[in-house]
Amino acid sequence: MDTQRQNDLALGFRFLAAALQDEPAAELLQLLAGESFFKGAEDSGFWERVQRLISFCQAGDAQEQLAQARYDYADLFLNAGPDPVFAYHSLYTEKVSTVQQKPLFDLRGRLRELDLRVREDFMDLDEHIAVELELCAWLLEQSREDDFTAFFGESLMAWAPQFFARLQESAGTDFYKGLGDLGAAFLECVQGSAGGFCAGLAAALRAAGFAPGVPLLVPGAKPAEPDREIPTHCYTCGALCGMTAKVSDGVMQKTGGLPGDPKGGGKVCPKGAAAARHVNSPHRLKSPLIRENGRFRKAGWDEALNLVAVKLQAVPEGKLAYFRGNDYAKFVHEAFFDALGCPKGTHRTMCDNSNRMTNEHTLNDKRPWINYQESEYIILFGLNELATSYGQRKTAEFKKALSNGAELVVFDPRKSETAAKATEWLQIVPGTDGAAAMAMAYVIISEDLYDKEFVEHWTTGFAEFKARVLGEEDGVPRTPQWAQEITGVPAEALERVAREFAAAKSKGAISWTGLAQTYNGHWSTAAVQALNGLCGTFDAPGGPSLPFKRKLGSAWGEGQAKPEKKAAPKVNDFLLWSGWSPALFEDQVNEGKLQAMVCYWGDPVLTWGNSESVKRGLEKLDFLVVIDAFMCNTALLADVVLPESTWLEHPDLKPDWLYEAFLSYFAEVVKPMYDTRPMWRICQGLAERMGVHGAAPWSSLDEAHANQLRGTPWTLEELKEKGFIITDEARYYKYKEWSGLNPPEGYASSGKSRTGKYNFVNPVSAERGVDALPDHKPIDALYAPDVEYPFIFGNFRLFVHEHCSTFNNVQLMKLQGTNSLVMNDEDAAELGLSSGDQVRVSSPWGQTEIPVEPTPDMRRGVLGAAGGFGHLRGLEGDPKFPQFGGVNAPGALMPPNSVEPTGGTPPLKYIKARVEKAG
Ligand SMILES: Nc1nc2c(c(=O)[nH]1)N[C@H]1C(S)=C(S)[C@@H](COP(=O)(O)OP(=O)(O)OC[C@H]3O[C@@H](n4cnc5c(=O)[nH]c(N)nc54)[C@H](O)[C@@H]3O)O[C@H]1N2
Ligand SMILES: Nc1nc2c(c(=O)[nH]1)N[C@H]1C(S)=C(S)[C@@H](COP(=O)(O)OP(=O)(O)OC[C@H]3O[C@@H](n4cnc5c(=O)[nH]c(N)nc54)[C@H](O)[C@@H]3O)O[C@H]1N2
Ligand code: SF4
Ligand SMILES: [Mo]
Repeated sequence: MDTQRQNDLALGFRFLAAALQDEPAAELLQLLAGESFFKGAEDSGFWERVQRLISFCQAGDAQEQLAQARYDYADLFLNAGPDPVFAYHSLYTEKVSTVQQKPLFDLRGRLRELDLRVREDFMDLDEHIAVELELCAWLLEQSREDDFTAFFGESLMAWAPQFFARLQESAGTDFYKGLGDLGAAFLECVQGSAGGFCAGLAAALRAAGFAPGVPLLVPGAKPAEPDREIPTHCYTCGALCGMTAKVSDGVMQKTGGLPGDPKGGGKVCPKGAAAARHVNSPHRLKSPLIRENGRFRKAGWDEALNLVAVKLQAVPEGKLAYFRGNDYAKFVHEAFFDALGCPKGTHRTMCDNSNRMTNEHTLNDKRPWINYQESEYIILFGLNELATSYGQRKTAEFKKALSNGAELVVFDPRKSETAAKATEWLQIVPGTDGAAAMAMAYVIISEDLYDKEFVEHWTTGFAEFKARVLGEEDGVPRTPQWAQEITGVPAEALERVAREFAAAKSKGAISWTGLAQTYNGHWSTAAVQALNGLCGTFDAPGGPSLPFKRKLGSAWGEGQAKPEKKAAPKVNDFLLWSGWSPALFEDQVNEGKLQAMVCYWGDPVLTWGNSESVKRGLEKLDFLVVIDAFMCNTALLADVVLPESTWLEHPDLKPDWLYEAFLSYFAEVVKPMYDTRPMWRICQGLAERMGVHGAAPWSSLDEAHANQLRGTPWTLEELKEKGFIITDEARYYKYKEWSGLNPPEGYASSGKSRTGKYNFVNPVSAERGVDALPDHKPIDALYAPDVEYPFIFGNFRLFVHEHCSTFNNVQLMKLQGTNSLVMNDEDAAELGLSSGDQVRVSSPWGQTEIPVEPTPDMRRGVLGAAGGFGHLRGLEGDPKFPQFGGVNAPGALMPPNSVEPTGGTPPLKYIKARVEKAG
């Protein structure tokens, strides 16, 4: 290659690298709009290939054109838009949609050989197109022609043509379409021997005075970091199983179980096993975004945090809501938003507050998980243990109990994964579990089968409960015959199961959201728990094990004063709980109770009920900040979007429990990627700007965690090394040691029994004038099925997904990438529907279209759909992945602003509906 061509090519590569490494710069547009560049292009005859680019830069107002190019940059490269273009090598040559695969390691190897490294302050991945383009320039400038030819041919040409073609296709402006044209033409020219285009481009660039700016590649190799296996925990779902993460040269590779950990039992589920694809998803948020003229543009952290701080300070006290979908390192953000006096909301209200208002008052905890190890008889009411299990060890023990011959009775309108393995699947009418459980209590009490010793010494309110069950209060004995009419479950089955349960040596009954997410779930949950109360199963082998966790010290050390908490208004007052239920959001905004919100790691549009209603509420806010790892549906409505590092990029320490009490450590497995920050640093940045002193006074979270462990026998070093520390061994009948159901001083659980015993009569209800006994409560006619809407719809969960959090994980999307409407096959036949037909499901409150899946595995009159789908961005929204994408059915069908009365939980599993063929 002659020197002239070498120089021309190098300049072309430098130009493309400069144009693509970050947002478009004003100088670049100026240069392209200038007379010299224009003339250069015309004179050398390559005008045609740069026409779109130059015309864009010359059109209209320069400021406006720059703004448009920047919005397009955010859409294309920062995942703000629906059709992103990925600037990373791995995405084009590897078979999986994941960044940082083999091409990254190849590139790093090559850079090391050349004694080069990528500049430390480059906030993007090493395998970025700009880096490879620049390396080509460097090799040419060093006259390493053979190296250049090899790298260009083997590496860059393997993907850059596809990259530029994508730009031409996906860009929203002629700026990026034009860069696509230019890039494609340039590569063609480099590849061929005809030098016309490259020479022309170089001449035009020289004429226009192009200067390449600070290089991305700097001298000095960066040695590879050693391979590591890091003990940590999984935060994909709330189960928090132990996990081992494998990291090579700072890149997350693989995850597996953590041997011996109490929660996972050394195993992770498919979601945990896919965690590397979470971190390395190409659809992640990478930089702060600010909304401007209805579009997003990239912002630096300073600009974004300054804006957020000013806007939050302008919100009248008590009207700024803080929602967090998750608990990760919650002591930091809780303290900060408490200091601002914010009404705080969490996923718990959306999830199972109705259930908690029973178990946390009648017992010591929201969910005393059954210790399946020795179970001989298990009854599950609307809990799909095999798909939604809180902990893989629990699942393994459950499976072991079944293979040892344990009886399993499942009440569920749907043949769930667990119902499919049951000795008996009882297809109950939704919203009627209370009647089934009361009828079983009737059999146990009237046939004198209950545990007299336990009832006498360890319970209160038995006489009242007995009177209710036998019908002494209202003349309606809760007999199996009575229940059969309501539940659709044969009286014979209820009787038999009740007797078998009472007779079994080790046993337990439990429920979850199948009950909690209906209008009467509070009382039905209480009825299920009463079966345990009657049979004295708490803390007995095979029964619900009473939780206890260690309490940790304050994260604020000596000389660090935690900011004071300002009282926040109670937004709602339900029968048994006061606080903020976001399920009533639109009303709250309309009533002026809330004016602005910070939403962290949650997606209200997908999870707060009726999506249109939630959106109306969000749009009426004065200011909305979303902090998330992905562009969720709620972020699309935000004024500012702050990109958080994923849970594998910042640490946490949690006291936990599953039979044993233990501490678990969540490691910083890899450094925060891109220009993301962990939440504690975001809070720190805001606190500094808003004068909230001491909100996050640490130099790292290690400091905070070490503070939390002060005065305990355990050190952070030991915890980091092992991943977990068992603080208290599992024991049966702990309540006998404790002389009551509540754990002793130094331990925590989520609830507390005021009497220290199991309460058949809920003491908090009794105090508040709410029916305090378990029962079946008929559902209000407004919500019950009728002639027009004869079906009951309920959402359910998939084993391979978590809420709406895993839909950018390609490994999990490949396992289940879409959803359908599950309905009984005879019901479908009556409506003339066959498998795969597109149907319209409607409720009085909305409608949606979805393919139907008729099956004998669903009770007649009941509809269901797997939840979590419906994202507008990411793999579901991206046209490059047409195979992925589903429907958020409850979001379309839910009554807006509707909750059950005790704890404000939205009835996601009880929506009346109608089905018909679409079109
Ligand atoms: N339609 C419908 N609504 C529901 C339910 C349902 O099944 N269907 N279930 C209800 C229940 S039980 C619950 S508990 C709630 C849960 O509701 P949420 O708490 O809102 O849901 P999550 O899926 O936990 O959080 C979703 C957000 O977390 C983000 N995210 C994922 N990983 C990370 C990460 O590593 N870091 C950060 N910062 N963000 C991340 C995702 O991008 C997503 O926007 O929803 C309730 N609402
Ligand atoms: N894989 C996975 N695991 C998870 C989650 C996840 O998203 N994915 N989310 C976690 C969270 S936050 C939660 S709250 C739990 C929820 O855990 P579960 O409550 O087990 O989850 P669901 O699948 O929503 O509901 C369980 C069953 O209730 C049935 N059902 C619906 N209506 C009724 C009814 O009226 N009566 C009865 N008896 N059954 C009914 C449904 O058909 C479904 O099979 O799962 C946790 N674990
Ligand atoms: S059940 Fe699966 S997703 Fe949940 S914590 Fe355990 S490994 Fe992670
Ligand atoms: Mo939940």
